[in-house]
Amino acid sequence: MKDEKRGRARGNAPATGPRPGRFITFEGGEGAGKSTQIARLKDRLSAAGIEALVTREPGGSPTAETIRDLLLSGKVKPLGAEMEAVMFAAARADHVDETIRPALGAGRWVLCDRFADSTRVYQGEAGVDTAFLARLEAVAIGGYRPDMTILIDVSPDVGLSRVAARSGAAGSTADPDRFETDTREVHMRRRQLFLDLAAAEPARFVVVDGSAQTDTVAEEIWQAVRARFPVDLGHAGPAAPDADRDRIGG
Ligand code: T5A
Repeated sequence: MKDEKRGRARGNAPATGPRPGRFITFEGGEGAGKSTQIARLKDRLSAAGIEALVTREPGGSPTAETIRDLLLSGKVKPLGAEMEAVMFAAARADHVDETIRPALGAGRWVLCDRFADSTRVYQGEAGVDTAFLARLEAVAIGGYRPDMTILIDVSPDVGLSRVAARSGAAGSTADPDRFETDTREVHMRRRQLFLDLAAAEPARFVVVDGSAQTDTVAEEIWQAVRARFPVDLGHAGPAAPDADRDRIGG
């Protein structure tokens, strides 16, 4: 039944009907600031009259959140990187079916914290065959490719120190997840792979320097989004004032 639904529904958004929503994904290494900047962009869009749906991967639907718990706990690490890739793809397929496709079909904007590029980078770096990953991606996402991908680039030293500071903050119960505990060299290779993806698809990607202050990064992203979607946002008026906000979410 699910497969029938997928087979019928997958493909590019229809040319007729309500104006299709915009699908923006955020990518980058651990602690790059993706969650922080998604919250900032959501606020900017809201001030422009667009109520965006915020979602994340792995996760974003009840079944995918269950798979997330398995993946990030490390419980399925013994299955190997290839089978982890299969599980990320299964979570993504459900996320697309249950959350992303309905929202875009209703004309909503979707802001997604990680998507298929994370599999290309993380599971690709772990040695999973590129052609196998491409087949998994095609099955999982169908035609639901991002309209825009914002790569927040920071050195692993910066990103991991932020994650460590957050874990060490008073009241925090967060332990490092299965992927945060990889070696510095692995994080360095992932950073380069993200940059390679961005260089290969300049029409989709925007790369921003995530080591800058939160407000600076937010402004750069907002200007990039406005430039990418001038019909939707070109007459949105001045940017929402947010200088007095240190951070939202994260
Ligand atoms: N994964 C995921 C795969 O292997 N394959 C896949 O296909 C997918 C989808 C997900 C893990 O799964 C892997 C990748 C990941 O390892 P997660 O918990 O969702 O795990 O991990 P992340 O997405 O990396 O989430 P993080 O919270 O670690 O990073 P963010 O969202 O990039 O960072 P954020 O915004 O939470 O900020 C981190 C800290 O830095 C501060 C924030 O306040 C926060 O404390 N901060 C800044 N500080 C100074 N200056 C700035 N500009 C700052 N921006 C944020």
